[in-house]
Amino acid sequence: MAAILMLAGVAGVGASQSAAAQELAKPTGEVVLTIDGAIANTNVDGRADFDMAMLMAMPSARFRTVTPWTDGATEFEGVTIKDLFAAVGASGKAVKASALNDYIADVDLETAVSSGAIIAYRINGAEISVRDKGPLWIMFPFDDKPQLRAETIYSQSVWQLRKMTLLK
Ligand SMILES: Nc1nc2c(c(=O)[nH]1)N[C@H]1C(S)=C(S)[C@@H](COP(=O)(O)O)O[C@H]1N2
Ligand SMILES: [Mo]
Repeated sequence: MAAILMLAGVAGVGASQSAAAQELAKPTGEVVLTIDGAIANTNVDGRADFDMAMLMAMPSARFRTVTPWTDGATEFEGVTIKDLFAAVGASGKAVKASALNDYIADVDLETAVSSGAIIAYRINGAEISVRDKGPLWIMFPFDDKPQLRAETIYSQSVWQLRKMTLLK
């Protein structure tokens, strides 16, 4: 059941985007995020590279939440994993996320898409320095959905995110 939900969710996302035949722009600044694996839209050598301007040009989402890593209610802003995966035409069933510090986590695709999780690039309106767990941080709306407050989801809240690989 879970696998079917994942496929349905992500295939649907990919299909709506490919109808618009979106070409991915090429990064001109420093590449901060690479998405590879089972994706239809690439911009260099079979992968999708993003600089910060490309991520910020996409529709943004924001929410306020308490987290185990920040003080008090904190506002996170970024691009939803749903929108980002639509943009690259993701069709995988699972995703491996890796960080600048070589931390690697398997992110549950269905939960990431359906919960409204984002790749955050701003905290309380300011860009996130690497020493503050930036520049990109997978963040879940824990306050909106208390069931997300579980160790399995905390472990998927990858800070210093650098790469996501879609697995078939
Ligand atoms: N980049 C990166 N993100 C990470 C981790 C990490 O070591 N590096 N640890 C994960 C795990 S397993 C959990 S439970 C939480 C750990 O947060 P804590 O170290 O503040 O308890 O962040 C997650 N995100
Ligand atoms: Mo953890």
